[in-house]
Amino acid sequence: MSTEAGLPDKPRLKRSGRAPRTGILHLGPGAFFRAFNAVYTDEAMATAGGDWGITAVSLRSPTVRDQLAPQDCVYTSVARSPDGDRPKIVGAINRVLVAPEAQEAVIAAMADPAVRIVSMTITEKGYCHEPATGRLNADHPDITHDLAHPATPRSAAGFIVAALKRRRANGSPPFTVLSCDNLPSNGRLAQSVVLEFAERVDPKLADWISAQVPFPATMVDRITPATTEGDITRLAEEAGYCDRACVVHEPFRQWVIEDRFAAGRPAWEEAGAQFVDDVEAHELMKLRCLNGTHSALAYLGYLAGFETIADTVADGDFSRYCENLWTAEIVPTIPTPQGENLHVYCATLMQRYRNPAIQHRTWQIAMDGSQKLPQRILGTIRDNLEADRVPTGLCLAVAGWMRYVGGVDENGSSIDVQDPLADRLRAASDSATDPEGKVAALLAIEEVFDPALAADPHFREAVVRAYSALAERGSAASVREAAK
Ligand code: CS2
Repeated sequence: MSTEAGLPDKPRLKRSGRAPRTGILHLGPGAFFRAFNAVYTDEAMATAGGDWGITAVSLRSPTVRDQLAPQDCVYTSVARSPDGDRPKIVGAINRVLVAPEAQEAVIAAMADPAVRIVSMTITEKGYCHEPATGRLNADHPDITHDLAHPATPRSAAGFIVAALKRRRANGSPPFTVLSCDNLPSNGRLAQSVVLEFAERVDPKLADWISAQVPFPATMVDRITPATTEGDITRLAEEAGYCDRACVVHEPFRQWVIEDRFAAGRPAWEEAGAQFVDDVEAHELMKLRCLNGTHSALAYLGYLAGFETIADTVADGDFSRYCENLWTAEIVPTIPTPQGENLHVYCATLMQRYRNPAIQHRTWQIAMDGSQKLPQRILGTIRDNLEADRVPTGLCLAVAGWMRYVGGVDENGSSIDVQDPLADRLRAASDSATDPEGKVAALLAIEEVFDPALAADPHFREAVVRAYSALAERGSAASVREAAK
């Protein structure tokens, strides 16, 4: 048995039995996918059978392949709560390909008729779209590259279109494209970027995709922080083996899916997935109630010196601020999805945030804000303004993001801002010295702010006021004020 550096006497996790045959190809095998999609699929196969093994494809780095391959692609998914850990070994993945090393192998795998679903968790920026409009960003470097070099794509859209082109040429049936990212109408968004890309490759192919390929919408939910070395060591001590691909997450999970598949699907309902007609109502609820407050707490919590979400909401001002956001600004903008009670939903969210065993860093959630803000916060602000309400709490969150992307914290230390637009955001922030000028420069970034919203005087004024308060008194005092 092999051993790991740093964990000398622990054997490495290995598969017992045969790996399942492929039915799904998944793009983006990060921690969330391993804590979520692969677990549902594993449980569905265990209960109802079917060849739904997953070929996972990393679009960027070899890390996940290098962690999974030496352990036959099995790993541990650990549900962590204050009561302790519930580990579960997941065997649904049968191999991992690394796209930049093997574009042709990835396209060939996707073109294999055994693959009936191509699912993805590629994060917001993986869609190469304009967050404010939802359209393909044709100037995105990956898209211009893929249009010029269709045989060696980099983007998810480039791979999907290359594979569908080959299937059409081979007379094979299409696959279903299943977006599992936190984006509004994620099925329609995936469809529109794929079709816009295909249109530029071959309009006939775009027609075929439009007629043949379903893009069901999904709402996905399970809080899954990035795995740490401490998690790996703790699992090794508790379980007696070394698993470098383990994932740690909250016990809660919810998957809501629109039931439109071209060639079947796993019996995910056996694992608790809900198949409903109004997925978009569930998405809106989740994006605005959960992700919206997550981002608000991440920026303001980070600025106030909190390391995790649990630490942030352990502060009474921050938890009251969050509850005020739900009650006064978020819930009034959303319809209640069938089977949900928004009051209960938000109360449960606060319990989930408070889980002290989950170390979800504010810095991690703060990443890629330019891609997240529109659907998490700005749409809610717009709906409030249309109803003649100025949502000052959410405007404080926007100002918190603006302070954060300015790159300097309240002690004068620099912030490691991770965002595809980080340089532009920093330059906009640095282009003025006063709050009005900084806010105006950031509101002018059209990829993030719809010009109509940016021009709204009530919105501008509320953001400038919040920004000034943050600059003068800091985040903790501003949140205390908003929590009253
Ligand atoms: C978080 C989400 O990192 C983030 O931006 O808001 O990943 C969140 O934890 C998940 O959507 C929960 O399902």
